[in-house]
Amino acid sequence: MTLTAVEKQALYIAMVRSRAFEEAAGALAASGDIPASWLSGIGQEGTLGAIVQLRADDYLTITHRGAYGFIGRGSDPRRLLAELLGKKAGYCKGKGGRHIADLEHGILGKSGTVGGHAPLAIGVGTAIQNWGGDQVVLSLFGEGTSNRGTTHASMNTAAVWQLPVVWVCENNGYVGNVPASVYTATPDIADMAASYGMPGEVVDGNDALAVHDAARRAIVRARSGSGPSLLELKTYRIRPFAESATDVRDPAEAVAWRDRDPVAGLRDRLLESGELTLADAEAVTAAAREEMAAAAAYARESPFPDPAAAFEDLYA
Ligand SMILES: Cc1ncc(C[n+]2csc(CCOP(=O)(O)OP(=O)(O)O)c2C)c(N)n1
Repeated sequence: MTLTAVEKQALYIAMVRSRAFEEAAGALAASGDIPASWLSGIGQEGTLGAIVQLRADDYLTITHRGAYGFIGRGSDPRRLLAELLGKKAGYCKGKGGRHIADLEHGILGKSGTVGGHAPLAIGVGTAIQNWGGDQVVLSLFGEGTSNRGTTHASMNTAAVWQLPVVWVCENNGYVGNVPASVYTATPDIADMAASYGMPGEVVDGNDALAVHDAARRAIVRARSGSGPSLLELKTYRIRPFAESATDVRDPAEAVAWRDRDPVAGLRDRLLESGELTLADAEAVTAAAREEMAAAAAYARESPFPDPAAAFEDLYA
């Protein structure tokens, strides 16, 4: 199915806003405003090709990296940045930090252990199936996380029970500074799908339109009750593992991947096809930067929670 010009523009705007958010979060990490470091998703915004087509009543489980999940779902950047700064106005009242949950937008909380969120997709998928709904759960994970037992058990369970889950592995090639070949036996995570009797597909993760296309097929399949799929988005993390971390990867790699920047790539294609003008592209970027600068100011000026609030929202 071909996207309309308006749909492509909306995808591009989401990618630009996500990039601008990342830049604002990176600056707040550099200035020390974010007490725990920020794990940038710059370079991985092609994943938005999958996220933007979720319905408002669908669900998303996310990883520790990047903001595109939130931006693509419509979360408020002011409340996201407030959360990162540990402020009361944040989505989790400042108690989550970068482990944010935004239940208003169907985004289930991040897990402190990588892969800890995969079983959440099973829980929600089972609930949807039992209630006879047609929502889907899109579950992101990194290629490092593909090795967790929770990830394997969840993929198997989703396939056995034919749950409406779309597994999306963002393969950025590294855990920290360690290349994937050191910790993963197969170069293609998508191959794991065969073990669980579901379709698996390798996709150029920096081509948001290709991601959109592959995700659409997987979402249609899940929504129609035909079960899960696994997409592997080949991509690259431009920033270090965390803003506070040392990057010892070969700098030539980042240079090569910058030439394949997902945001600039979509912009150039839309300019070429006449579906975007240069003036519009510049206006979108300027508006996004202005929006995120205002969100950063809001977060900085917001109050911290009352210390007594640490004892609220606890399970006893
Ligand atoms: C069970 C567990 N082991 C280790 C960690 C520490 N840790 C946090 S993020 C991360 C890297 C995960 O790599 P990947 O899934 O490829 O995601 P990426 O950081 O590349 O986006 C690790 C090892 C953790 N949080 N949980």
